[in-house]
Amino acid sequence: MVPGDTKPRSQTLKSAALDIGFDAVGICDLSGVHRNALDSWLAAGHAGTMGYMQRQADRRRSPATIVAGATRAIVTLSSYFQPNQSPSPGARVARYAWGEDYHDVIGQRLERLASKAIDLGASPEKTRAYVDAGPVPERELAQRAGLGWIAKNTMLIHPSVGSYTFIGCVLTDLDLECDVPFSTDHCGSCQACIEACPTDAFPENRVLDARRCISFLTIEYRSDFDAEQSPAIGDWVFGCDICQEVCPWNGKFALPTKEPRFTPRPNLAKPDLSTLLEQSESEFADHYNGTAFERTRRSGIQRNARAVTENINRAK
Ligand code: B12
Ligand code: SF4
Ligand code: SF4
Repeated sequence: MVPGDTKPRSQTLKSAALDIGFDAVGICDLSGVHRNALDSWLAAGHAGTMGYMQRQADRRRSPATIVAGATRAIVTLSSYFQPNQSPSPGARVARYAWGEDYHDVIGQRLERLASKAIDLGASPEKTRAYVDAGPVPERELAQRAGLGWIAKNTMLIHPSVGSYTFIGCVLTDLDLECDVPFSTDHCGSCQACIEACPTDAFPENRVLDARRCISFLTIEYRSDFDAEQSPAIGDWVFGCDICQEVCPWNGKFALPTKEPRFTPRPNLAKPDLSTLLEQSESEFADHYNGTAFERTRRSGIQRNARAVTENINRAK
């Protein structure tokens, strides 16, 4: 902790975050999360084969234990929304994966923000950047930092940015002023996402059973598909955006990305199924190293492409 006036320091950091390219930024403390929601989700088996969710549970419940000595999260949102372009029917890829790997793009932005915090007096050993990595409960920290509400589809929605965003955090020991948590729920009586999910993956509002979710099946699930899973993915080769596409907040307010590195690459936004099925290991590496496809590797993408091909042929 660096004593002093926290308000100007927090403002300086937030201005720096916007200059770096983040679309929104807020600050919160690292007190415990809604542990009942996490515990009952894990106990119900909704994490499926994501063993890391079980292994990281203790630290996810208590964010202050993630980086020893850290007391604040600087939480950022970065839009990846491309107006006028939708996933390509017949071989759909979720929007978040159309450009350069967000771990690299957002990770580099966060490193610059962490350096700024260190310039202002944060300890380098107690200041660390995270984007979709480690046990950081990113959505809940974003809600607490005033950046939006956790919606019925479980996404964090910012009222003037939408939900096509990456959340990135810098945990730090720098003494900063916290924002007011976002306390209103703007879903109201809407149920569009719950009704549109093709696999009925929401057993209740704000609870996602990952085992049924196309995003989980096509990205996180490592084995061959069984007779129920294979038709369930429809024409999604990687990820799924349906519960975000139907959301009126994205229809009205999704903020176009300003990030040139998220410019859609044709072989991601509009992939060709036979090319995916036929490519060698080295061709896959040439085309997809440095993109989100690396997580699933060639074997996972080809498993998905085989299932999509079968689903399309069956529908003819
Ligand atoms: C595991 C995971 C998945 C799993 C499970 C998703 C899920 N809904 O839990 C799968 C593989 C299915 C998945 C899919 C996707 N994911 Co994902 N995923 C994660 C990860 C690693 C952990 C999420 C988690 O903790 N789940 C466990 C459940 C219990 O947590 P939760 O639903 O968030 O609930 C917490 C809070 O909501 C809170 N809570 C519950 N009720 C209430 C009520 C109130 C009032 C409050 C304040 C809090 C609260 O309690 C819980 C504990 O903190 C995060 C990154 C991270 N480190 O956090 C990314 C993350 C959530 N994913 C992300 C993205 C982009 C996606 C996809 C859109 C990708 C795609 N297009 O295919 C889909 C969206 C599907 C969906 N509707 O959620 C983004 C979401 C950004 C955003 N704006 O919300 C994240 C934050 C990664 C990032 N850094 O940007 N994902
Ligand atoms: S990402 Fe797709 S499958 Fe998963 S919950 Fe949303 S609509 Fe359902
Ligand atoms: S579709 Fe409706 S219920 Fe679902 S997240 Fe958006 S506003 Fe909330």
